[in-house]
Amino acid sequence: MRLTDEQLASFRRDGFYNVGRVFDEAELAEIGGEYDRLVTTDSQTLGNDRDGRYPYRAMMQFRSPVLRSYINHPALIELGLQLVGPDLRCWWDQGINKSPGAGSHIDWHQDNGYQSGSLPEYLTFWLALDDSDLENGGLLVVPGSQASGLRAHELRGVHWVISDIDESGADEPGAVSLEAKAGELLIFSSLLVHKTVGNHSADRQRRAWVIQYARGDASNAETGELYDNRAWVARAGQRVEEPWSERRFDLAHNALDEG
Ligand SMILES: O=C(O)CCC(=O)C(=O)O
Repeated sequence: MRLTDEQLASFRRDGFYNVGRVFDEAELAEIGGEYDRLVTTDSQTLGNDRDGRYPYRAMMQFRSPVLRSYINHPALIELGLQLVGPDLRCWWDQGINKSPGAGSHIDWHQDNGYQSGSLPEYLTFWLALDDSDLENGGLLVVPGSQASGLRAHELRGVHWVISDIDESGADEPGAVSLEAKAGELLIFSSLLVHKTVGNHSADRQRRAWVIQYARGDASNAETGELYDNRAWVARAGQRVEEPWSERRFDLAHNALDEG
């Protein structure tokens, strides 16, 4: 699918857009099944003991051939080609299940804040596998914040967070709730300022599969590293049938992942 001119203008202005459903019921059931197998408390948890922990799993594309087959799904690639450019690598993916009662939040950040050096702006897909809102750990975003570029981040625990936002819970001026229904796909700029709140519901899990795409020539302006360990999913405007990379991705030495 491609965004219309109006949708594109909205995305460029706000830094996010809810594109609705791009997967059918059978695909969502297949993704959900693999997700539930992989994103468990036996994998890794995020959050803290006081507020409640929840399951997390990084780079599921390397843990499940089924999920890997979705990272070059035609619907995602068409959007990636439209929004990022003709050469695309899958930069990162992760499963985050804010389970009921897990009150820990993920503080204000921009996804680019997780990289040392400077990686060009990239594209985040946030696939809601359950309805998501502010009761069950959903997203708060600051519309238009991507236009001001990358803010300074600092590492708190395993998360990179915007340094000059205090953690008192006060929300950024202009922040709005970005809700999604199960099966809907949100897209946002890697420079969009956002956070997710804790899940304060009694029985509503909030599963999301986050998949990110960067330009094929993305390199780190500070370190010079070429990200050729990220899988090609499109080249010269064409979807790649079998994602591949020049260099192996090392699961054991990557942020947020304990191997
Ligand atoms: O889904 C979440 O709870 C956090 C998502 C997020 O902030 C991110 O992927 O950058």
